Amino acid sequence: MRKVTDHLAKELGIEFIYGGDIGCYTLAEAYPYEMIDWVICMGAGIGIANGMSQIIDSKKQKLIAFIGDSTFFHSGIQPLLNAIKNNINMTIIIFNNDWTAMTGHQEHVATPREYIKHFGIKSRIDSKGLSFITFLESLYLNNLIVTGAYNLDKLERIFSRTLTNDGVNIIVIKDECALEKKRRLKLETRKSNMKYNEIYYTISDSCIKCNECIERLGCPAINAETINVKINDISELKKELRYYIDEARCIPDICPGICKNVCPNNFIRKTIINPQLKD
Ligand SMILES: Cc1ncc(C[n+]2csc(CCOP(=O)(O)OP(=O)(O)O)c2C)c(N)n1
Repeated sequence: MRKVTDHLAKELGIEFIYGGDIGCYTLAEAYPYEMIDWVICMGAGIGIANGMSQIIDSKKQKLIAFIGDSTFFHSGIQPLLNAIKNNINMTIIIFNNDWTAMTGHQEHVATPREYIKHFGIKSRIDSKGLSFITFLESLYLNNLIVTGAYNLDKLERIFSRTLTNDGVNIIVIKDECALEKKRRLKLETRKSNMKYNEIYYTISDSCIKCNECIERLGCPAINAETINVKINDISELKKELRYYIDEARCIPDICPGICKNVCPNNFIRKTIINPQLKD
């Protein structure tokens, strides 16, 4: 999205205004995204965007409001209905990760019931819940797009097409929170006694440090550190920047390795270790 908004700002002189909300996506406030202009309380992303729409120059300024699915059910529905009623020009990005991730992965009304059966809390499993997408579809919106989180080219195309559209545009980014999915799959794997391939992503020493992976992807597993490198036999040292993928943060069993596609020079490698062969 940052790539698209930077481009539209440069080519068409549009200023994008970003309404933030409370959830993991509040981190979009920080480098490298820096895409949040306010964070007040749950629901205030769409809520304040409603008010902003009354005072901005709608030709040159465009509103984008972010919200997570849990926050949406808590206090995002009302400002959305207000935006629909008044046909306000704004794009709402809903992160449908199926959980209330930031506060510790509590379930919400649209968390798939089969995900929470491991918790063993019978009353909650038996509660009916609802389908998030069916709920949104019932609003008969003119522009509702549902997409996954891992296809960057597709996301770029959707943002390019949508962010300057008039009226209420909703883009739902639908993929389960990677941390919870990893935990859930681990539990299931342990029960079934199955062994999976181990996957690692690494950055080659030939990396030219163009910064595309850090600036454009912002994946928390990709880091840069200063290391001492020997420059000749008499152990003279010089400082050098090294880019690396932190194994503890990388989630290769969930993420399809989008960093590999982001690197313009093919310096990110995927290695697969088959547990059968390892034994
Ligand atoms: C009134 C209020 N109640 C509870 C909280 C605690 N809280 C912080 S973020 C959050 C919800 C996060 O869930 P979601 O919006 O789905 O985003 P995620 O963290 O899953 O990305 C909650 C309940 C709060 N900030 N304000």
